[in-house]
Amino acid sequence: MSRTWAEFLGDISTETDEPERTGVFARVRESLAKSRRALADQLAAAAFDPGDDEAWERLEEALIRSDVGVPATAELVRRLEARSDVVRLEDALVEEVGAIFGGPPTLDLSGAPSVVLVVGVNGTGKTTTIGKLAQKLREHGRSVLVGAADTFRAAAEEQLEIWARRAGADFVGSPRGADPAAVAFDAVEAARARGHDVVVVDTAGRLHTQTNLMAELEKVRRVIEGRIERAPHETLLVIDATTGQNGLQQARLFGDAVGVTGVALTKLDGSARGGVAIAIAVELGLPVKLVGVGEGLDDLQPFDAHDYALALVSG
Ligand SMILES: Nc1nc2c(ncn2[C@@H]2O[C@H](COP(=O)(O)OP(=O)(O)O)[C@@H](O)[C@H]2O)c(=O)[nH]1
Ligand SMILES: [Mg+2]
Repeated sequence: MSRTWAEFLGDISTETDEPERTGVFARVRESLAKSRRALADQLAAAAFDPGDDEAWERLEEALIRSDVGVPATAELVRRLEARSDVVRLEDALVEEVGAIFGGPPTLDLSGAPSVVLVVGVNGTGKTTTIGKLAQKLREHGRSVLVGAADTFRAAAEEQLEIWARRAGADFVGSPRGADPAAVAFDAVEAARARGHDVVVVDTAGRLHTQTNLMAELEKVRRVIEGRIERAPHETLLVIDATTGQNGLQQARLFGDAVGVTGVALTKLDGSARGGVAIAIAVELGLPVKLVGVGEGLDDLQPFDAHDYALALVSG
């Protein structure tokens, strides 16, 4: 059973069913085909013999090739070795991957308004993810305002406004080159004045130097913290799954600077070796909350560990 938006967003009424879910899951499966092939070949090659050192080595190699990374691979192998009940390696892997992710993620929408700050490197999919998330929030009864605090990139504001309009969300823009913290301030104030439930703040992903970018994001965060209690309620880091282990480095950097609460892993529909989600969970202890599976308005899903693990390891 996949995780529904109603559960993810904490809807009181969970009557809404989402029939398109199966289709989206199929796409995740398809997209993880590369990882899956490497792993599935290994898993299906022969009955896994826990007494065979080479079988363990092949499994480790397949996991590392799927971008799971060395520490997370070691963790998975340690967990598998500790089990005496492994009949099918594939099933055990799905269970252990699920256990690594822990309980299902939710989005903290307890504020009035709730503030969701979205950060990440340029081109990872921040603006697109915000558009899709705004759409889902609207579908589930929340009024939404999006704020364009990426004042660095040309056309960033326009792109966000188009997404906002499509989703039926309110919008606070900015002149190019404006102070992003001032835009964040205006967005939060407008959301409060207009009685919106959620304000989602877009940010820049590239400046002249990394130090500048981190300083700017820290300032945006401070301004938000000062306006609403416990805000930002979520700070989502958007990571492009196709960049593999690079994503891990980005998570460290942004995590140190702005205190990330969760990851949105995008472009899983591409040639992604989506194992990086496991690396992020093991090495940084960060939950993956959302996955992007395409460029369309409906191509965003709450992360479901079991579905993900199945898609990753099963042929
Ligand atoms: N295939 C695919 N493309 C995506 C996804 N998310 C974003 N993109 C594309 O990635 C590109 C950069 O996205 P954008 O939102 O502008 O990134 P930003 O610079 O982080 O704001 C755009 O062409 C998007 O359509 C996804 O989940 N799948
Ligand atoms: Mg953008």
